Amino acid sequence: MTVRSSFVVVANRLPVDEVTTPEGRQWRRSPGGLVTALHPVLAQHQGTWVGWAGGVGAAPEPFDLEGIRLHPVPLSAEELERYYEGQSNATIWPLYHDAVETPVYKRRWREAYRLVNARFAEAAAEVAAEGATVWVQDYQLQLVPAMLRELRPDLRIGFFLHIPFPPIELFMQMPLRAEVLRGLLGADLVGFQQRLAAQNFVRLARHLLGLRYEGQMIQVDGRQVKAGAFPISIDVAEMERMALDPNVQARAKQIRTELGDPKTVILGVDRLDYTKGIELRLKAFRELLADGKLTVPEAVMVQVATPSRERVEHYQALRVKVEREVGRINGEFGRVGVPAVHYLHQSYSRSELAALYCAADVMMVTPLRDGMNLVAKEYVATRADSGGALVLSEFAGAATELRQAFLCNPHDPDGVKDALLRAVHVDKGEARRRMRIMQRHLRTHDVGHWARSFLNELGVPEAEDE
Ligand code: ADQ
Repeated sequence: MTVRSSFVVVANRLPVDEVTTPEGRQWRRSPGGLVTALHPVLAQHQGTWVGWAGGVGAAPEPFDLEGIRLHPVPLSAEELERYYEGQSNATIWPLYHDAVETPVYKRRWREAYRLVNARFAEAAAEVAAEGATVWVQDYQLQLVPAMLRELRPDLRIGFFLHIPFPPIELFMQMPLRAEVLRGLLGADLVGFQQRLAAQNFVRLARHLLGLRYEGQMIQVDGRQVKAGAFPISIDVAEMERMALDPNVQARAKQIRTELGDPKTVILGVDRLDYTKGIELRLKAFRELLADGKLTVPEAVMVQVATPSRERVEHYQALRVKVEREVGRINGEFGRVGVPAVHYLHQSYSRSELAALYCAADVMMVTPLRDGMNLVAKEYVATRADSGGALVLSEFAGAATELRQAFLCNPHDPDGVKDALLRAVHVDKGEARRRMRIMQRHLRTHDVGHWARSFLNELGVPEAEDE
């Protein structure tokens, strides 16, 4: 019998990983801000999370884990390729990120996207109790709000987009444009990372569908749809705790020793994605070495690039470019046993990441466009000693809040070099002052605050914190 919930989250991925233990295969809650933020609300309302469990073919039966009901949605290998890798990650992802790579449009990808979105909507309709609240997440599921409203007009529906929402001129390229816009307008509340994105959305509704709006309220078929900005954040307390953990501290020291005790450790941590500006960051470092403004081994760079979307062509090409640039820098400026760039194409545990953050004098976050960028916030939260400096792209959502970072325009190589040099040479007092202001902001604007503000606006009663 299907369990019905008064609060349902719908996301492409379920917040669990299947792991092999001595007792056999088991599900484990995956780390991540979204689960942490939503867990209290889900637990209080005996909530259900609808999503793909990873793996192709038949989906596992619904199951419970730590007070949450998990409802897997199946994907075939072909759907994974067309709906997820194709329409989501080779069409929508680049288009919504200022088309920094050329979006690819394919009819069969759009068809798969429609089909899979309908499947998610049906699953949500099945598990939602009468009058329930359903919160749909992100760009893979933009058709779900309208499909779900069609099936279940009694529901209260929220949607949150984790990535940027493009200006009208770009959005208009997309063959599926009207359907996507109508899909989103099926929600009662559509949340974005940035105020500008919410403005793009309401203007688009008028431009494309001739809808009227006042402020951020759009009139659709006699209903009101509200758009708004809800900048996402991280579990600040957990990050601060981790940074103070003696094991993490010891590991941070060890990392510096292993790097040869340089004066300046410059760090980058990203998914290996062309939106993150990894190449331009490497180039800025190379040029500073060539200009003699930085020298090895006094300054070294560590670039962690998490493997990501490896079957999508854009990503394969990026990996080649990044690895070529790393090779070039090390070839020109490294010595035996002393590379200029330490490049790690690997995934790390949360505590190893925290140790890397603690070990870094300068953190470089230089995306060409980013919805928010949690790495920037994680770095700030780990600097318990209030030292360290953050170089941050103006094109990351986080730049709206982290104003005391060394802000730069990633399209301007001299600007990036200048920001990096200023961060390297900032005096300790100034660095501390900047960090403290940003930390204060984050403490009151953590991921729990994000979830509560969205759900309050949607009209969901507040959940107690865990
Ligand atoms: P992402 O594009 O994935 O997120 P980001 O916000 O930086 O980008 O989040 C990445 C997360 O992965 C961070 O929590 C980071 O710690 C973790 N991570 C990175 N490298 C790792 C590694 N090698 N090993 C383990 N963990 C690693 C999308 C949008 C962003 C938006 C978020 C949340 O693109 O703009 O901030 O969603 O809404």
